[in-house]
Amino acid sequence: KVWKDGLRSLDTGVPSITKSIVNHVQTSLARQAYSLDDLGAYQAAALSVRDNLLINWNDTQMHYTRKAGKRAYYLSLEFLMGRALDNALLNLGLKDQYSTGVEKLGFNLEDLLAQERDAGLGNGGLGRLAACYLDSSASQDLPMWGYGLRYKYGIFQQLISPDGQQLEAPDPWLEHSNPWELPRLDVNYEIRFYGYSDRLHDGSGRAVWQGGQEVLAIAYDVMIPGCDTRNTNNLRLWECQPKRGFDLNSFNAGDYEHAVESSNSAAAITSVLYPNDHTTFGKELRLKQQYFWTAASLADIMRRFKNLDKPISDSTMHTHPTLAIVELMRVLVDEEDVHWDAAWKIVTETFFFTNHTVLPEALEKWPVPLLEHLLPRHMQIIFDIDTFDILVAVEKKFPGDRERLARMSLIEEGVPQNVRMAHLACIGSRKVNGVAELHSDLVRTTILKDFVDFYGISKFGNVTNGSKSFLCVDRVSFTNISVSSHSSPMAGPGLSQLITKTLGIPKSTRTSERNIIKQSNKERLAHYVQVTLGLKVNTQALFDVQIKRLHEYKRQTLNILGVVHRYLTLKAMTPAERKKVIPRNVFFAGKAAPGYYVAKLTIRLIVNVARVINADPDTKDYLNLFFLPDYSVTLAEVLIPASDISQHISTAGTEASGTSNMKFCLNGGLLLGTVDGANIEIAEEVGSSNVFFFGHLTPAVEELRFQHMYHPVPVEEKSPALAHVLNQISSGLFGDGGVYEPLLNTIKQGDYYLLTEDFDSYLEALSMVDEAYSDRTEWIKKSIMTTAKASYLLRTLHTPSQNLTASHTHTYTDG
Ligand code: DL6
Repeated sequence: KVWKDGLRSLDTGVPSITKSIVNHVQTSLARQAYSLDDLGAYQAAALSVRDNLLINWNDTQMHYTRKAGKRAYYLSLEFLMGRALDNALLNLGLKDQYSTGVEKLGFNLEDLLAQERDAGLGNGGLGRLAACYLDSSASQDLPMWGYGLRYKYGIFQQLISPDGQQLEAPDPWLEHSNPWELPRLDVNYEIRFYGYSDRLHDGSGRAVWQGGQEVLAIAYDVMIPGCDTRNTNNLRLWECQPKRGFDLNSFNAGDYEHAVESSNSAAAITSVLYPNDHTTFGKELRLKQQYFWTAASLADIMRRFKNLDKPISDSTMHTHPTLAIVELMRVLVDEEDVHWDAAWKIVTETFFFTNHTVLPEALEKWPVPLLEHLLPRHMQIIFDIDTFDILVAVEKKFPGDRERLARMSLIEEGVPQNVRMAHLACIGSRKVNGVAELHSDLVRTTILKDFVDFYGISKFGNVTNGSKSFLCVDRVSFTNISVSSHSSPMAGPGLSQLITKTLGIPKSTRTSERNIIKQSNKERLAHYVQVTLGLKVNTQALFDVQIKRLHEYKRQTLNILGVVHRYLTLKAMTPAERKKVIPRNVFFAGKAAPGYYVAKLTIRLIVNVARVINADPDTKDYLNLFFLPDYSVTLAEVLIPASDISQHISTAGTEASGTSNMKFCLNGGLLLGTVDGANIEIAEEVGSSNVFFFGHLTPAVEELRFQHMYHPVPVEEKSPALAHVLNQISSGLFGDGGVYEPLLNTIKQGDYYLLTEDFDSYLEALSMVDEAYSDRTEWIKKSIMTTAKASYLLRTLHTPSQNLTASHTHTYTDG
């Protein structure tokens, strides 16, 4: 931390802050202070905060350049950053000053914060994790940069039609300009597509790649401030622009459309984030995005390396940037004249591969003809790696084992042939890890088993998301309610402040303060629901939350069928019986991929069930259901702190880790979940008596699927309760039952995600939650233990900084 001595800093007194804001209003925005609206005031405040960040950012970068030490780069196609202003203010410790400053100018800070558009450059957990790693490494004084794409349109805006259908609208998040980004027009690289590649046949393995289309990658930098440190890292996002504005010849010949074609096709590359999580291959534009981004990032890293003249960097990544392995080979062999074997050694010591899923539909494969057409030189390199760096070595180790060769090859036979990107990522990386113990085990024993046999187990580790070895604490974890907030109906301190002061206060005070905080967080969510859906929420009820991408494996369907079961049970009760029931509010939020029909039907079912049960006079005091549209990081900041129980109920073995599970725990929300992903390690940490587990375990899943496929048993026999629920839906209790048949058929036929198998034990777990919640003192104890034990992990944040050294030491991957 020596470098921080002697750092310059701006005067952060309130008068200087107001002066700086007014200055930005007049100069940067060219507006008059007296006619300023909230949006303008937000922009000016953001620019003023940015001035502080810039000083830290410049000094940080200069320090790392001088020190010329090793750096880490996090390559991700997704960075789900959310809003920046509040985060920057908290990390700089300037929130109070800015709150007072803007108040003096006649504004309210909470209202200004609400003006900011989320940077929604990601789909879900994977993108949010990338954002957390950036925040976390900045806070731990680690020299890590992120590299991603500057999508013009982020994750789509979700609208829900009156009959429950998801509609999508674009997310033009840059519409009002983005005060947080710094265009670096001078940092640009030429990136080639298509063309032809001629091997030199001189024994060097080199080739010359030319022709085709060239585009420009332009850098935009986003500053990433650490918390309680001046260390400020960088997220570099690439925008694609045409190399030449437009084709003058076509223009002069009167063909305007053709003249602008190249400009349009270049702009398309960074125009939109693909909204499918877990699948997107076969699409040429997506492959273009992947190459454009990896090539630009590597060119940038190489340039920095050459300037530093010192050992360089490690990159860590999912399969999306696997082309970086091939691109680094190309640059070293073709452009830097490095011998193939030496180049391969450098490459395989540079990359670290984090696998984020074992779902077969998500394991990237690219058709050989597409790769050959778009990146001819890269396809040659892939064939060469396959032959010389895999097949020959495998044959040597396992002579004559043809099947093994076929399984391990980079090329999957078929029409067309495909390139298996996970294999390439594995063999081209120094280490491979999954994101929770169970998931890493599955990586080792299923998708990469042959590679474990080949390399030995030591290459394959585990780095559980958000815990122990490299902490990723999400600011979502601790959302404060500002005392001066207009938009919040309640005022009170946040949980983080309570924890900070907790050690000094008596136990009874702690408990009651915790209750006040949880209650005020519930009130805030209730206010949000009132404003967005126009519905009243009983804040004395238990708050049950499931928020994540809509996907069959995450089983929102199981949850909504459980809600219907509860409703039917309530309906069958006498009023006196109902009075004994714990009132429950069930909240859902999440987006479905636009083309994912079954997931969209689940949303439709939730919305229509909500309409019926919220209006039923018999039950509405005991059960209410809400689907909150357009889930985002900002909405998560409202939902997570308000939950009593949250659901993480994927079929065992399908959710690699999950990340919201840990955030709920830090906020004193208990988990209801399957024995899957990080749920398992969380339970080890917070105590299994504080987690409500249910369902079959991973080893049983395959066999059960087999039975459902080949020896199906009717739902009535497996679970009469579920059969009753399905019948009620089909018979039109929640509107035209026929609409839901395709969704219900996924359960009745094949039941790949095993809802029939887990439904009864799910109901039992829900009853246990009710029972536990009825003893409020015990529940609060559980809640406090959960926060305390989960927060134990926070200590990692304040361990001495683990600077990366010039040697290949990786404290963070090896724990
Ligand atoms: O590792 C972050 C996150 C995990 O928490 C989720 O369990 C996992 O589903 C998600 N994986 C992906 C894979 N995407 N693709 N392609 O999003 O990663």
